[in-house]
Amino acid sequence: MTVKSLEQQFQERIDAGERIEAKDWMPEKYRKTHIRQISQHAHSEIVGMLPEGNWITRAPSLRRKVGLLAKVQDEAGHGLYLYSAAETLGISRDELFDQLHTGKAKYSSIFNYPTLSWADIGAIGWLVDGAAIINQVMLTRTSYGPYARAMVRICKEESFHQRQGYEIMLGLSQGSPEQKEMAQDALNRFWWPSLMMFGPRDEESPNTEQSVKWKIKRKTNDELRQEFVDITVPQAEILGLTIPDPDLKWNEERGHYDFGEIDWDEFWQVVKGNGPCNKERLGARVKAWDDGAWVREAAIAYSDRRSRSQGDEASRNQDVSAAI
Ligand code: BYC
Repeated sequence: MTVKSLEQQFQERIDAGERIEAKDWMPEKYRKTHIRQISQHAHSEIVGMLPEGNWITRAPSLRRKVGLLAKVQDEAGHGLYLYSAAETLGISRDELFDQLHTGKAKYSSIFNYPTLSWADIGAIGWLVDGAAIINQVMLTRTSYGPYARAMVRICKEESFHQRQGYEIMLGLSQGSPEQKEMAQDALNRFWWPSLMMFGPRDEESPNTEQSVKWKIKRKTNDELRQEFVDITVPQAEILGLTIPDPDLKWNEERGHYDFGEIDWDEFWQVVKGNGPCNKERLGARVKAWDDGAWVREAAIAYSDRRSRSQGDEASRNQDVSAAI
């Protein structure tokens, strides 16, 4: 069978809506695209813990602290499911971490912005998790089985995350004038970076066309971004906050909101490592990895000892059965 006919059969399976599993034949580019996207996603979850983790000790009440702790812990879990899904494609976890720590692998641009006030935690839950859900609900139907299945549970947890953020924003926007101002300031700073999370415009996106063909993506970056704007504008109205975009207006004809131009120079600067917190975020991850070396070594030594003693026990049992 020629490689070309394997590729044709693969595309037919995709077109018929079949899921691709780890042991199935797949084009090398499909495998590589998934490793890139799933690992970028996993790294985003892990790096995404940093800006929020920064506020755990300063949450304004025990209830808020418990909620934020649970959310950050969920994100660690999401990272782990996603690293496991990436490993099914034949890459090791060590390689994935190495790619992150050496700056070879990307993670979401949004986590390179600072969290300056408690309201930022509300804005992240509301906007960043809100944007993530729109992207990830689509990914529950992505063509690669292990990724799609990981997304189902992640989406359920993201929905709790989005609500805890919106609830924080609701409390602040109904609070004192200073609290409302804090909420508005957080919205002003997180609105545009949240729109950037969906990636470059479709015509500037080198991966979209092939990814849509392979049903890795079911919708394009611009389609998802529009969905996010349409869902979020009425939520801002309920909060009584103003979206920082003078060009935002309902377009009756299109049945969607029109919105202003994203600062794409800023987006690419952040993606290339020159955002406000890129160095700090990567530095914190590398330090955590180095500081945790002794824990990994101890865990490996423990696991080796256990498998040796289980091996000894198995051979003792064998001797006993042979003697009987
Ligand atoms: N930031 O051809 P394109 C979360 C890169 S975490 C950085 O459109 P693609 C959460 C892109 O990788 C949310 N880089 O790419 C966690 C590509 O790079 P290459 C994370 C970006 O892959 C904690 C290049 O630009 N979600 O929910 O077809 C707390 C060209 O782009 C970004 C995911 O990762 C960006 N924003 O589409 C709270 C979802 N955008 O080719 C919340 C999974 C693009 O040079 N990922 N790039 O290596 C995806 O759905 C897709 O990868 C994207 C991009 C839509 C992001």
